[in-house]
Amino acid sequence: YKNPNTAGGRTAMVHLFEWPWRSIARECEDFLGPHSFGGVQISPPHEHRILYDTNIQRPWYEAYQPVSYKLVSRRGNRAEFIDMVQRCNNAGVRIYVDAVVNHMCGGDAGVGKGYGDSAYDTDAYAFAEVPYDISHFNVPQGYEQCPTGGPINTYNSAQIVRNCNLEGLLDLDHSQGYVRDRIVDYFNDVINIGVAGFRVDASKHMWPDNIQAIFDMTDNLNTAYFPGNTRPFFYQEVIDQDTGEAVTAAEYINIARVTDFIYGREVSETFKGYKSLDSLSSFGIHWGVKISDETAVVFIDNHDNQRGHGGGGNVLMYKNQEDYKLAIAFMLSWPHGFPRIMSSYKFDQQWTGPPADNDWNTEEPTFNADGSCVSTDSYGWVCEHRWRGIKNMVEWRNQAGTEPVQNFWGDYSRLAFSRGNRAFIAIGRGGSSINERLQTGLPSGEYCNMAVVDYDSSARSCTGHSTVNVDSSGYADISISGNSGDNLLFIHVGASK
Ligand code: AAO
Repeated sequence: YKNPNTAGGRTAMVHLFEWPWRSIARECEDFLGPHSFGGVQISPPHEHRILYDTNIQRPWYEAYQPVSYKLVSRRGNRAEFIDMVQRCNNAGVRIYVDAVVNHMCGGDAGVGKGYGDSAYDTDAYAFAEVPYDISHFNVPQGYEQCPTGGPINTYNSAQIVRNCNLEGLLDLDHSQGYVRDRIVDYFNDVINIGVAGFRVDASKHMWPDNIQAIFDMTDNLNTAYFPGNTRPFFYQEVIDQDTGEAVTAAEYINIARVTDFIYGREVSETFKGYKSLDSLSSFGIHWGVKISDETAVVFIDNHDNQRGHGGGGNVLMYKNQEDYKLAIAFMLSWPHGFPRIMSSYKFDQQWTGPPADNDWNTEEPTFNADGSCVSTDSYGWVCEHRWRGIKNMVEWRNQAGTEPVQNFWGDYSRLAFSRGNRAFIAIGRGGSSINERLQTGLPSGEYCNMAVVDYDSSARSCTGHSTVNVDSSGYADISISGNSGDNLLFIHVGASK
């Protein structure tokens, strides 16, 4: 379950948070496929509760309150979902579903209908479309099952964390075959449509044995897009900041991949200047990061911690533009874990939903002539994945392949290294300049500095004037001014003149 099932050596994914399915389909064809992105984590596709009040309006987090497993949500209907999966796979880009199966909607929902008109009654624990009834939930089974009688009020007891309600969300009992079957039906439905894998939301709040049993009952991937007998990719959302809680990431690493929240915290703190950049030469499993290369999904920020949910708040994000770009570039350069790039929309309040018209129809992203997304200072899609320094580092990572880190050079605010003889990167933080003759590891040639220009493969030329000349012994003059965003330089063997 640890293989991301990407096509043709692609090595990174992007989370297109809250993007509608039709926009993702188009993005796969126009941008992600041509720029060699491996996959997209989509926001939850199942039917959810509709949340609205005049204060929070239509918050993004209604998506995390399932009402049924029908494929209808604010982001699109079943036909649009199928179309997206087909078009993305045809563009060489995989779809990973954000699966919310720990719980159904909040107990505060009462009686109502979800986005696809399915009825629920949370007082009766009734979800008509699935169907679930009161016998399928943990809390109604009494204090022996959930010792608090309702909420998760401590992270010091595994039983409370896993059998009580997270944020008031009605907690399913996954020890029951019936509950497992409904979840497996949902997983197999989207597997048969052609998805490549799943982010499993709130895995920390599910018992590892139950998760394993559910994964083991899933179908192999659709052979229209994948080789026979290919297992789905699973990555489990487990927040473990090494604070001594009862539930740890270590309990999940033998099942499938696990999200590593220490990675983003450590890289963010380093690029904020709390630690020296050259200390990153030993970055990885021995550095404080707990989850190994082949088991980790790594990221700098996610949709929770960039807005202070999920115990977040200290990580870099798009609002810290330059330091953030460098942190992402470092993540993509370093051979550890399967990286996820966050692609955000602008927000003022932590609950603010995606850009939308007056009827809450999500607006499609639109693009400037330079490929960036159209936005104002406070509103619109950010599209970090389209920033040149980020999009071209995705290709850099693919080109670096499995080559090791070599030729490491650095000091407090600067670093440079190569990945074998295939790719080279230099970073200067906080206005630091670099003017050094450094070993790049690369064959001699004139390479495009992909932090600043793009590569035109048909003309074998750079789209601007920034190039790096590597001599016959691998050395080159590396220069970064440190002024106005000139803080990154990277070259690879796929982009030379
Ligand atoms: C909303 C409302 C609620 C309402 C509910 C029902 O906000 O007031 O009761 O609806 O109507 C998202 C939103 C929630 C939202 C929910 C449903 O974030 O606000 O609730 O949708 O609409 C824990 C979980 C983790 C979870 C995270 C948010 O372990 O799985 O909380 N993330 C996922 C999704 C998230 C989603 C859900 C799960 C639910 O990514 O978007 O919620 O589907 C500690 C623990 C963590 C824990 C945090 C937060 O963290 O370790 O496990 O995350 O607390 O409570 C330091 C530590 C750090 C610690 C932190 C806080 O930083 O290092 O480890 O302190 O103590």
